[in-house]
Amino acid sequence: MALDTIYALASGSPPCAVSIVRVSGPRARPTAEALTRRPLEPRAARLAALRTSGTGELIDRGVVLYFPGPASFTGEDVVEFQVHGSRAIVAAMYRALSMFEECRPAKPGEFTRRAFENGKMDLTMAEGLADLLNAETDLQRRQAHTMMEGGIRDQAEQWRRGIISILAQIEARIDFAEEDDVANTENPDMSRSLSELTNSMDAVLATGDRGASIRDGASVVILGPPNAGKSSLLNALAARDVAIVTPIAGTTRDPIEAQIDIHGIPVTLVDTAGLRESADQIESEGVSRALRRAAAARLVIWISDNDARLPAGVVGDDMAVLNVRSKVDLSPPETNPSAGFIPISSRTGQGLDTLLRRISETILDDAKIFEPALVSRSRQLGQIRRARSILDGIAKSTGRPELAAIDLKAAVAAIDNLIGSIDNETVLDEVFSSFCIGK
Ligand SMILES: Nc1nc2c(ncn2[C@@H]2O[C@H](COP(=O)(O)OP(=O)(O)O)[C@@H](O)[C@H]2O)c(=O)[nH]1
Ligand SMILES: [Mg+2]
Repeated sequence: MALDTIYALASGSPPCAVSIVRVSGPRARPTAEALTRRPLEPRAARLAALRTSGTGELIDRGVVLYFPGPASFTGEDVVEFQVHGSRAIVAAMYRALSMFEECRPAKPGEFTRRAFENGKMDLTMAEGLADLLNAETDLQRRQAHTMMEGGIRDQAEQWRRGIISILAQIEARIDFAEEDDVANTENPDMSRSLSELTNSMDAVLATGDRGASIRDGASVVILGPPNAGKSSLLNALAARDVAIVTPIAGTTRDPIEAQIDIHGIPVTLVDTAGLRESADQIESEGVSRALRRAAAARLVIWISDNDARLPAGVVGDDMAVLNVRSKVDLSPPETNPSAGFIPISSRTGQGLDTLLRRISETILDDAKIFEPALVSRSRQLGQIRRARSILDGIAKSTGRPELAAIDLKAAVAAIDNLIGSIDNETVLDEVFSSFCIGK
C-alpha cells in the first residue's frame, strides 16, 4: 500500500518572517515540481515562484529545498518550501497542496513517526526529539540531546549484547549436556555477568527520578505564618511582581504560581495563604488550598521571620522541607537563625543564591546536579525495571537452563521494547501524538 504524501507547517505560527511548509512522501517531488514548474535539484536551495496548478496564480516566491529519500528526515522524499510567514500564504499553500492526489495534512508527530518506521531513529531518540522541542531550560535541552543522540540506546544495546551472550552460553550447554548431566545456571562466570548487568541497570534506574524532574519540572510550595514574607520571596525569586505584598496579614488567598528556571530545572513556585486559624471564610479556604498544594509538592519551603518550625502534621513525614528564616536584613547579627534555617532577605537578596542551590540539590537529590540523566520517562524506566527483575530472577534461581533461556529471551524483549522494536500501536501512538503537527 502506497503511503499518502503528507504536508504541514514545520515552523512557528504566522505572522512571522518565514514559514516552512514541509511535504513528505512518494508524491512530494512531483507535487513540488508542479508548483514550481521546474525540475528539483537535490539538496540545493532554489528561489522559485510557487503557482497554483490550475490557474497558475502566484502564491508566493520562496526558497525550495528537496531532500530525496532515504537521506532525509523521514527517509522519504521531502520538500520544504520557505515562504513568507503570513497566514494567507500558508493557507494558500495548503489549498494548493490539497489539490494533489494522495496529498493530505499531516497528523501530529507523523513526520517523526515515518522517520521511526523508516529506521532513521529509534523510539528513545524520537522521545528525545519530543523533549528537545519542549525544552525550556538549558538542562532540559542537554538531557534531550543526550537521549536524541542515542545515550540510552547505546546503553541498551550494550545490555542486549550482554544478555545474548549469556543466552548463547546457556544454549550451548543445553545442546551439549549429557542426558543425566543436569546443566544449570549455577556458574560463577554467568552469575558475574548477570550481576554486572543488573548493577548497570540499577545505576541507570537511579537517575530516573532526576531525569523526570529535569524533564517534567517540580513544584515547590512556600508555606509559613501570615506576614512571614512568602509573597515577597516568590516575587524575589521570580524577579517580577507576581504576588501582592502588604504588611496586612492575610493578603494572599489563592495559591499564586510562577514558573522559574532554577539551575536548569523548571520549577513551579507556589505562594500560598499564611497558615493560621481564621474566622474569615475566604482566608480559611485559602489555607486549605495551600495545604492541598503542599501535599502534592516535590518540596516545601517553610518560611518564618523567627525560628518557628513547620507545625507537625501540616505535610507528610516524607515531604522534603527547607526551613527559611526571612527578613534577616531587619534582625541584628546576634539574633542569627538557629542551625538548619537558611537566612534570607527578599529585600536585599541576601541568602537567595544559597536557597536556590538548596532547592535544586533537594529536587535532584544528589550532587551531580548539572548532569542530564539517561532516562526520564516512565515508559523507559518500566522496560528497564522489567529486564532487571527478570535477570535478577535468573540469578536467584538454580533452575533448569531451558527455563533460564526463556527468561533471557523475555529480558531481550524488554530491552527491544525500550528502544522501540515495538509492535504495540498504543505505545507508539502515545509517543508520537505528543508531538506538534509538522514534526
Ligand atoms: N525588611 C524586610 N521586610 C520584608 C521582607 N520580606 C517581606 N517583608 C515585609 O513583610 C511584610 C509581609 O510580606 P509578605 O511578602 O506580604 O508576607 P506574606 O504574608 O508571607 O506573603 C511586608 O510589609 C513586606 O514588605 C524582607 O526580606 N525584609
Ligand atoms: Mg502573601
